[in-house]
Amino acid sequence: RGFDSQTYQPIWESVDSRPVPAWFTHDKFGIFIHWGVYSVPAYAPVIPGQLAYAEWYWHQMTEGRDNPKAGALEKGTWEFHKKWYGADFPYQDFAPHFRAELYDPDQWADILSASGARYVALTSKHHEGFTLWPSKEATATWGRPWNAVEIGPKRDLFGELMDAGRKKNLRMGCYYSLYEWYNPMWLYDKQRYVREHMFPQFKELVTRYQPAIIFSDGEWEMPSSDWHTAELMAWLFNESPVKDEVVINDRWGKETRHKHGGYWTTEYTSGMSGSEHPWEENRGMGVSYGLNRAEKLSGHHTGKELVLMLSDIVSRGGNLLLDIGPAADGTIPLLMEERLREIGSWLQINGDAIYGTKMSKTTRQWGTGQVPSTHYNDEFSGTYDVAKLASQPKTGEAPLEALFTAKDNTLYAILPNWPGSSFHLKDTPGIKAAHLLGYSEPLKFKTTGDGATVTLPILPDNLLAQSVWTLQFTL
Ligand code: FUL
Repeated sequence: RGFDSQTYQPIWESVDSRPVPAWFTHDKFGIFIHWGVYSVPAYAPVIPGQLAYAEWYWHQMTEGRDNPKAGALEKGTWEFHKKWYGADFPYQDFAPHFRAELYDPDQWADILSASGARYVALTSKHHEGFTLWPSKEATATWGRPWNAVEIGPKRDLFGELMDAGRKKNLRMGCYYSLYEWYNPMWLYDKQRYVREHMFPQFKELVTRYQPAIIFSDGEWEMPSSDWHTAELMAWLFNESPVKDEVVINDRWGKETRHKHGGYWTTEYTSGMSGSEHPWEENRGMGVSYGLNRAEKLSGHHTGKELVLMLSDIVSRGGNLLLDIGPAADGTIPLLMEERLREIGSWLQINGDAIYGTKMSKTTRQWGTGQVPSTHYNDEFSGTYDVAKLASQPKTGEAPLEALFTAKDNTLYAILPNWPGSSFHLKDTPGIKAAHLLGYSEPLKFKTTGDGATVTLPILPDNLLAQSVWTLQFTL
């Protein structure tokens, strides 16, 4: 490889030929963090059955302002803003109230690592344009202090988490929005914005912090030829300090999702099924990424649901990037911390069924009855009723007995309900051994014509607190 700097040409055909680094499909589970000026109002109206992204506050209040045609989300945000901050209060004035006074990056890193996640993507900059690191371009193009070192926290929030996370052996990376709703340069000259703002800012972010993962976003405003992102990616893969390990997503222009870049992204869906290409579902525990103070406890997934969500996605070959929204004061909401720790304790015992596994040929086993059709849909096609996966079925409905993941000669059956004294594995004749993860004795089993029946022990103390269990079959 004597011509390293020419390895990738600035066209998708060439850039796409770079394989997604193997660590990504191995690690399976990452934490997404949305934190910015929007964490100050931290609000979106809660509307049943609807996503409500609180990190869109600025956009929503702007669209809802004196606009009878606006939707409920926009109207509700504007009404809230008017009532509590005043119609004359500009969004930018939230920045001095973003103080992060209780921010302890080492404590965050503890929590992140306790979740069992192996990688992290923190918002370096969302659509509001405010950067969590001292980007001089942010302040220059906005004509006002617009980064966390110059206003608000007066700290390099981004860099501090990168360091703290790396000390805990997490792969640290960023979310980066290509576009900024109201950046003056963006509004009057998009090509100039790309060349004079976005390019240098992106390169500085990469060079300075060396992210292991780049979750790009805000790409839908222009085709990738206008973003010049194939060119930017050729730089990333040929010349940047992260060229060997960096993982990128597929949001680089309005035509690129599920076509170009690195792994495919899905957002608030059940993800994909049968895709050989690496993919990742990203979502929060409720229906927002940024903290929404109006969300109710009941609007959050339970620990059991999140464990099953991760397992279900992994069984279909995907990764989960689970989002948390810290508060403006720098604290991680206790509910989110608790959920992360719950997933982490489960992974402590059951991690072999997740990390380093592959999509198994069969992803699910159902009991007798009618198999519900709403359990997963392909990308962009609507609901993902993970609560249903976790619950006992209604009469006449088939219960979900197991989700499968696989590794070499091992099959893992992840059980959403404790089957009682035995479990029957279908469609897998000739197994050699059976184990329950977290239980040292091998399990007794009888092979049957179509599979095997395993005798289960009384649940031991260390597994009683779990609500999802894993059987490991040696093939
Ligand atoms: C979306 C953004 O608009 C959301 O605010 C969020 O960042 C999500 C991950 O990507 O497209």
